[in-house]
Amino acid sequence: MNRVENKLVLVTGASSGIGEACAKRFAACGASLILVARREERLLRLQQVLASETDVSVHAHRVDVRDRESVEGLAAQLEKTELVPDILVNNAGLSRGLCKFQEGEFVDWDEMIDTNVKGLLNVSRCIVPMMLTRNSGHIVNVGSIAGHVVYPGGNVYNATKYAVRALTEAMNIDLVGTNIRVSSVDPGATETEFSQVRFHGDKKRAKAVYDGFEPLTGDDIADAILYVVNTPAHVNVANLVILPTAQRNPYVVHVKGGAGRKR
Ligand code: NDP
Ligand code: 8X3
Repeated sequence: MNRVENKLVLVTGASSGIGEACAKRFAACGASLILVARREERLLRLQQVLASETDVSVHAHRVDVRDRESVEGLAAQLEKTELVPDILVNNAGLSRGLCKFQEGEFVDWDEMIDTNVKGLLNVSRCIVPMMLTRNSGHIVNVGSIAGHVVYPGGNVYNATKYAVRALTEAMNIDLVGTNIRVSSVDPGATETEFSQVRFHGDKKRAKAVYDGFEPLTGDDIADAILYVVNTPAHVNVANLVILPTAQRNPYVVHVKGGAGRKR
């Protein structure tokens, strides 16, 4: 059964990877979209592709989720035009660097905390009241296996994803008695632009992260998110952890040739 047809879905971080895959999956199911990211040209390209392949309406907004005023501006615009999202996918996020805590760069830490934690808070704080006025909605936070198990060099990224897990739980508790559901989908290694961003554009190092095993794809995660939001209204999947078969936790990965996973 398709319960997302004719729904309005807001996806943050829709210009790449998991967010872009979500946009394509939701559009194929007949859901309209509000796409958010900083790289507007990519959003516009995706909007064009979806317009040529589907009948759904697609709105693209260049918004930096770290910029509270910009997020508030988007929410005000949506409210004014009566575009209240039925589903919010809090996906925008990133990792910067992979080194010992004592060698970490403040600038990387700020970017991760501001995006993964404060960005998710900014968007949720603006959209949830709109959902509350209708007493319906579903929020899906994209967490990570990194929010369940800490790995060497993951320190601050791990902390941000532990925070996402705590916030999913907190939102669920605070929204008890309403029809608004909150879920988190927590992936393991997924080949997107994630590692390129983590390693500040070093494509060779990023590629090596996925050497010797089959990682997940953005489509795998989009399928999981679709499953979560397509459940009946009385069902709330609180947390869904999804890993490649070759990966059993962040650092237990079966790599062909046995060289070990290079992060
Ligand atoms: P990508 O780098 O491919 O995509 C990240 C997306 O987030 C981009 O669309 C980017 O858009 C957007 N984004 C980043 N910063 C901001 C910002 N300040 N404001 C708005 N949008 C922003 O990586 P993934 O698709 O893999 O990452 C998506 C989510 O999945 C993240 O939260 C990540 O932590 C999580 N995740 C990823 C895993 C993986 O192995 N890939 C595993 C577990 C979780 P733009 O740059 O245009 O703003
Ligand atoms: C991304 C997955 O294990 O590289 O959140 O941190 S991992």
